Amino acid sequence: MENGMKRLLSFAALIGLVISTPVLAEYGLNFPEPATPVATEIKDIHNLTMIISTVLLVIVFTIVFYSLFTHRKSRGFEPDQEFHKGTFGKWSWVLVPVTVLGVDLTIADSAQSVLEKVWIAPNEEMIEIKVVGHQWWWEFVYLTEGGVKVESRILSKKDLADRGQPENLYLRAVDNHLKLPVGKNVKFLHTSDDVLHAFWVPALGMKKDAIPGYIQETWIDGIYKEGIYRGQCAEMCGTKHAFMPIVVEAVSEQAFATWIAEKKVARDKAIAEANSNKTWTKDELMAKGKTSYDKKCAACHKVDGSGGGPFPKLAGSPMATTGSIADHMNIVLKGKGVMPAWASSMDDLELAAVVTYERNAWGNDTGDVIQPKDVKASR
Ligand SMILES: [Cu+2]
Repeated sequence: MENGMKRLLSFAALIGLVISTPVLAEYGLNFPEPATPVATEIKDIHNLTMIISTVLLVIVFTIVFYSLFTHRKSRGFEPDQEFHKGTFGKWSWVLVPVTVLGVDLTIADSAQSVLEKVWIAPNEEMIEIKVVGHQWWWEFVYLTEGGVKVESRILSKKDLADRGQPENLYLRAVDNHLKLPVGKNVKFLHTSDDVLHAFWVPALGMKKDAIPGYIQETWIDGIYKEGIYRGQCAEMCGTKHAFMPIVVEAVSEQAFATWIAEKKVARDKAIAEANSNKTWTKDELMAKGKTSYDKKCAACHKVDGSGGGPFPKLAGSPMATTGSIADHMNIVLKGKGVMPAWASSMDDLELAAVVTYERNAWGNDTGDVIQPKDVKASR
C-alpha cells in the first residue's frame, strides 16, 4: 500500500514537472497556427477527427451510463433473454461495425488526399533546398539559387543576451535562419551527414527524416505571410539532439532576392580568400580560428577548451600540444568516436585556422602555424 502511494506521488510529481517545464510554455493546447495551405489542411483533418470522435464519445458514454443506471440490479431489472431474436438484436452486430467503418473511411479518405499532397511534389519548377542534418546543426543549400549555403546553429543563453533576445528563446533560436520567400512553392531534399535526424517545422506542415546516403523529398505550397516559424530535430541523434532547433524566416520575395545576392558576394569572397596562395600570419589565423572554433567546436569542447562529459579537453591536452600536427589534423578532418568529420564542412583556410587556434589558445602556446596548403596536403 505504502509502495503504491509512493508511486502515485512520484507519478504526480513527474506530471507536475512536465507541465511546469519552461519548454512547454511556448506550446498552446492546439496545433500551431498553420502557415501554409497544406498545414491548414492537416489541421482541418485534425479538427474533423476531433469533432467526430467527441460526438461518438458522447453518444457511446450516454448509452453506457443510461444502461448502467436504468438496468441496475437494485431496481430488480431482469435481463432480456430473447434480445438476439428481435430485429435489432439480429442486425445490430452488422449495423454497428458498418457505421464505425463508415466513420473511419470518412476520416481516412480526407486524410489520404492530404497525405498524397504532402508526399508528391508537383512536377514544376520551384525553389529547391538541400537540407542536411549534422551532429548537431543544420545545413541548407539553395540549389536553385546558385548553391548558396547556410549553416544554422543553436544560440546559447549568452548569445541570446548578446543579441538582446529573450532568454525563453533558448533551444528555439539559431544564428542563421532558413530564409524563404512568402507565397512560393519550395521543394526540400533531405539527407544527413552522419546519423538519423528529422527536419520538423510544425507550422509549415512538414516533417521528414534525414537519412545518411538517402535523399527524401518534401515540399511546401507557399507560406502565407512573413514571420518566424520554429521547429526542431525530431529524431534522436545523439547527446545534443535537443540542441539543433530550426528557424524558418519567411520574407518578401524582394527581400529574399536581395539576401541571396548578398550571400553570393560573401561566398565568392570567402572562396577567393581560401584559394589564394597567400601565407597567413599567426595573428590572422588565430582570429579566424577563434571565430570558427567558438561557433563550431565550442558546443562540445567549450569556449575555454575545457571539454566535459564524453568530449575531451583541448587546453593542455597532449593532442593539441606535444602531439604531431598531422595527428591533430587527422582527427579534425576525419573525426573520432562521437566527434564528426569536418573535412567536408570546412575549407582549407578554416581548418588551418582552427588547428592553429587549438594549438596556441588557452596556454597551449606551441607556436605552430598551419597554412591552408598544409591542410590540402593532408586531406
Ligand atoms: Cu538531429
